[in-house]
Amino acid sequence: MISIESPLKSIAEKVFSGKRISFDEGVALFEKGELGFLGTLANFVREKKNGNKTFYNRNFHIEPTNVCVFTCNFCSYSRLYKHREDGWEMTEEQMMAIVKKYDDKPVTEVHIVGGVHPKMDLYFFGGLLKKIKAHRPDLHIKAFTAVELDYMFRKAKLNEREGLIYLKENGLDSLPGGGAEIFDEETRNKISADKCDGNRWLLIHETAHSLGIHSNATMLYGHIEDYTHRIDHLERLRNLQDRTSGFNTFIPLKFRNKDNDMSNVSESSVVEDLRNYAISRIYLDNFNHVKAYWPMIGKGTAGLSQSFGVDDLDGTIDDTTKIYSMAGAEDQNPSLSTEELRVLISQSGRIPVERDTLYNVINDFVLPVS
Ligand code: V47
Ligand code: SF4
Repeated sequence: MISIESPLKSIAEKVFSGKRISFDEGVALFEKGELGFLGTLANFVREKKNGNKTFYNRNFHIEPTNVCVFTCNFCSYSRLYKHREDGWEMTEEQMMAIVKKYDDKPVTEVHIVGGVHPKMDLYFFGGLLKKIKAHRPDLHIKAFTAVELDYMFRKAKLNEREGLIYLKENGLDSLPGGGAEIFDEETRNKISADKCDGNRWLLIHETAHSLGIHSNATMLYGHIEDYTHRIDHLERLRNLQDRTSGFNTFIPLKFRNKDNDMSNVSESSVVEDLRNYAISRIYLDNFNHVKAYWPMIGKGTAGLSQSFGVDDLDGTIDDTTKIYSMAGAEDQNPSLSTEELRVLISQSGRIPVERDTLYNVINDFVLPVS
């Protein structure tokens, strides 16, 4: 018979009886929990919240620019001080042409994020959102990380509330989870010293929630942070979610080391990625969903992750994002048809369910899997 060490045993009892685990217990899971044990607990939570369903959506990305005033050491994407010749800057017409490409397609969401361009300001983006909504009112616009928003608002001399109201009036529906990285001040200063800090990120999301704008949360892990930093990050998110219930989903982002200033830092193993999904699922008891972003981790790990707490695989994406392929992600041309995504989910023994951004079910009929 396998005997479980006592702190882990009492954590397991807490999880199975629906009780919240503490900071120290979260750290203990990272330090001592082996994969099978963590998977059992995380799967229990996942199935309690979402049964056997795995969600996906139909979306596409617009990346307005990869020019960025900031200098995050982990970023393989930004072009300003280095390789400026590879930088791109899209005009409003070019971005509208992308939107129009999907005119006859049943996509439900456009995800807009990019670098922080010194000249693309709040009013430029407000105009873009307005045009997208006028063209296709049913499309949910999930746009701009808190880092992009912080820069736009400061430049426009508006506070976060005024800036968000302006964007909402022009069509903004929700915020993506990027820019959170790792909240711990010392670690954040080592990997992305010049952009907004964790408290500002949290304040922008809290303000968005108070205005009825839902958002996602991410954590960049597997670089120079330690386990206490990961739990500290989850703790701050859990506290905010207790106050607002405004987060839709949590997305762990695995650090990729190709072509950036942290290429000397090795990447986490697949086992560590699965442990991280599982502990995130166990710790964030007030988040309904945990998402694995398949273009980043690859289809194989995305399949496995569904047994470690993940209940969402994001969208069809259609090869419209470059952030991860430039950082060395598994999938260099990320695109999965809806049918391929459903097959990936079904082959993991789960039921594929199409959702919109806010997790309303769009279609949950079961396609035969060949
Ligand atoms: O904040 C940048 C990350 C994020 C690297 O809300 C990297 O649905 C790993 O947040 N290795 C932006 N990660 C993208 C993002 C996102 C993605 C998918 C879905 C959603 C959502 C949000 O990408 C950045 C940063 O944490 N990132 N470089 C890298 N080398
Ligand atoms: Fe800019 Fe974002 Fe890259 Fe940082 S991660 S340099 S903010 S594009």
